[in-house]
Amino acid sequence: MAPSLEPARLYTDCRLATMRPDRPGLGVVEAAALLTRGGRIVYAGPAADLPAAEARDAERVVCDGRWITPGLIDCHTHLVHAGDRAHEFELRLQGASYEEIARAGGGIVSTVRATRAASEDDLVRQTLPRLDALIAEGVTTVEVKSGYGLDRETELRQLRAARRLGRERDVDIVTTFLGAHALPPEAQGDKAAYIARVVDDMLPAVAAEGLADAVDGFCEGIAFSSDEIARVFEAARRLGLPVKLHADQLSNLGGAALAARYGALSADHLEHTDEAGAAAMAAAGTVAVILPGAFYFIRETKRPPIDLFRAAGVRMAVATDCNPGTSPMTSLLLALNMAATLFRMTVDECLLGVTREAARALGRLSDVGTLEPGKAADLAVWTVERPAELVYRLGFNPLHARIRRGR
Ligand code: DI6
Ligand code: FE
Repeated sequence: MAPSLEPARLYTDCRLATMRPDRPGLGVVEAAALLTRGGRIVYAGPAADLPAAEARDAERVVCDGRWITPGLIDCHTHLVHAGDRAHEFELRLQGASYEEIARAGGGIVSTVRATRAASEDDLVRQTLPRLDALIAEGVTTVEVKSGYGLDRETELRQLRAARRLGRERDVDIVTTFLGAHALPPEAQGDKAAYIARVVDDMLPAVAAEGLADAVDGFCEGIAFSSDEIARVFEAARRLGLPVKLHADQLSNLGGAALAARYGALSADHLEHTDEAGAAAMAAAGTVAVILPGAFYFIRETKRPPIDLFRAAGVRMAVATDCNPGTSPMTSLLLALNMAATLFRMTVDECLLGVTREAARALGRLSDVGTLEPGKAADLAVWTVERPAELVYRLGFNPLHARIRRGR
């Protein structure tokens, strides 16, 4: 056999949480070996069954019993934005609510002002430290939304900045157009006219530059109605772009069911989702993206109906929702602990939620999210005795190594 020019690596003395869907729980393999070549996984399974001939030329990496998981996936972030909202945080400490601040012209709109004033370089420079914090925890895929421009130029600039992150760092960036995030001040309350701009002006420009992998909206009393979101989803469908939705976060406007009706990849937040919404999501295969950071930060008390999702068979992902207003969080590991502690999600649900199910929520399950032959060699190697430690600790990072595309 001629030696392959593509670099191969063999990880030995390791334990795997493969996250394979055809195995129970985390798809654990003890006494495992994992072989990568040319940036893809060639073998992930019992060391005893390793096809020795395929591994002959591989560089060997002895893992001393460490655990390997797929590289983590943060499937819901608003990472690209300018400025911060620490002052509003102080106001909230004095008793103001998130909705009061939003209605008084603060909230999302204050980040819109800062983002409009920022150049693409500024946006990249301000975002890289947040991205680096995620990367330091073994994250290899990050979804990034627009939605702080609310005009064509700034929305495009945010998405270009997001794409650039993927060139400045060794990470996969998946972008989402969130023009229907909030009503900009210049719209003077005319939601219909603004939605028409999103549909007829912004979205076609975004699609023409190939800047969005999906389209999102905020279906909420302080944002857009389900009819308004439906218009955005119709436009996305015409352009062949998948959709997802900020649904039922502060109230139940039927967002989960709306998302399901459009075959959404995911519906996100879902604190107020009811049984009918959960059933619709299950039937559509729409993933529930659970965002405990926002719940925690705005001191929400209504928990997402995890039991309903379990009973209906809805898949659950977990993400940071990193944003300056409701979840200024750049730790996916902390999100895991919050999902378990606040929502009683199990360790397996949490860890599947930042790997396999997060990949599914991004429409990337055929490429990432599990340790299976043919998938990208995006790996995280952890110095832990058992996978539960990744969920159990607060503010401790046991990452030993992060491998992206085999390197
Ligand atoms: N829901 C949220 O939690 C964030 N956006 C959204 O649609 C909040 C964004 C912000 O306050 O800046
Ligand atoms: Fe969000």
